[in-house]
Amino acid sequence: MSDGIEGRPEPDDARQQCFESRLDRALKIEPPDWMPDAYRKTLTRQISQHAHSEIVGMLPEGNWITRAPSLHRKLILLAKVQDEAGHGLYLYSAAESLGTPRDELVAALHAGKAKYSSIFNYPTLTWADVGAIGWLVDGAAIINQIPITRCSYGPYARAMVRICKEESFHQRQGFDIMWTLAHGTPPQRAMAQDALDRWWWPSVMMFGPPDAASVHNEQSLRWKIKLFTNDELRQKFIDQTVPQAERLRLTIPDPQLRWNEETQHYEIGPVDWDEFYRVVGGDGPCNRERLSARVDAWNDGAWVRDAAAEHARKRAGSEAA
Ligand code: BYC
Repeated sequence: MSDGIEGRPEPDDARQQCFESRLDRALKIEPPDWMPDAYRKTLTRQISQHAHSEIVGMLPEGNWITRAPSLHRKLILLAKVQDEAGHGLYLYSAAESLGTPRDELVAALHAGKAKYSSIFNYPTLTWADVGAIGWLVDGAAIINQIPITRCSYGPYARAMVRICKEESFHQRQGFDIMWTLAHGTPPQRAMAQDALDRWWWPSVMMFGPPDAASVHNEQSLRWKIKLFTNDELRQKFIDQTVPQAERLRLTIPDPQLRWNEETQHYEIGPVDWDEFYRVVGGDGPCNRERLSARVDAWNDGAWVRDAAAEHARKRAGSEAA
């Protein structure tokens, strides 16, 4: 409402100005601060999708816990998968700080309304896939997530600091598996190459649609939710990963891949964006399996949530008495 004094900002304008000035000065927006509804909505969407990705991301690798090739590898994989669960929990908490309860966020996932990363709709057919996920998928996740430690929303930025530290360990363990296989017997080498062949393009797609087709890039950059565009991060991933594949003496499955001396970047062949949209739209190789595994896990865990809620209720009652 205007107070009628010319030139004096209305309260909403003043709050908007304060919000924008915080962004300009690289100050964090915290949960009690005023924020535009659209900023809250975009953050809730991105953080909850990120949380869902961490939780769904446990499934492809969890598939190999009982079949890891040694006790040592099994311990490492168990720790990694548990880390992903922890990441999901930090991120659900960060999303809840924007006002939407966790049950609602999870219900949207289970109803197929909320997205999660396309990458987790591909199957893990061999042990080498565990290596490829750590090396490529966690490698891509780090490149995407390190800038988020500097994003404008405080709880998201802080959650990402610890997550990135853990992702670095994940990336190294994946590279270590690939290194061992690549230096192993001919069938082990072939297994590593096959995993790279299947995970390369889905990893390139993880960064989202090309900038020209990205719906949210521009606004999210303005709000400092994203600090780089999808294509910028994708290029960083390619430039970082191609030399690593060379170290492994594995071949990136892209005959058009080439180093551009002028730009000092690698160039890749065309990405199959039809495949990306198909997978994001629910029709990837494992979409149905992943969603039904999550719904079953949620239903199976109902007694734990009920018991915890009952305990909290009784405790609150005894404290009030
Ligand atoms: N999969 O306008 P755009 C991990 C959707 S790592 C599915 O560019 P935005 C992990 C997008 O949501 C993986 N959907 O969107 C690693 C939007 O649809 P809606 C998770 C995708 O948000 C190892 C539409 O396409 N990481 O968790 O500005 C082990 C248009 O896209 C994808 C994060 O979530 C995709 N790949 O940019 C375990 C990081 N890409 O919502 C776990 C945080 C795009 O309008 N998120 N879409 O219906 C981000 O950085 C950004 O959300 C994205 C997309 C770069 C992913």
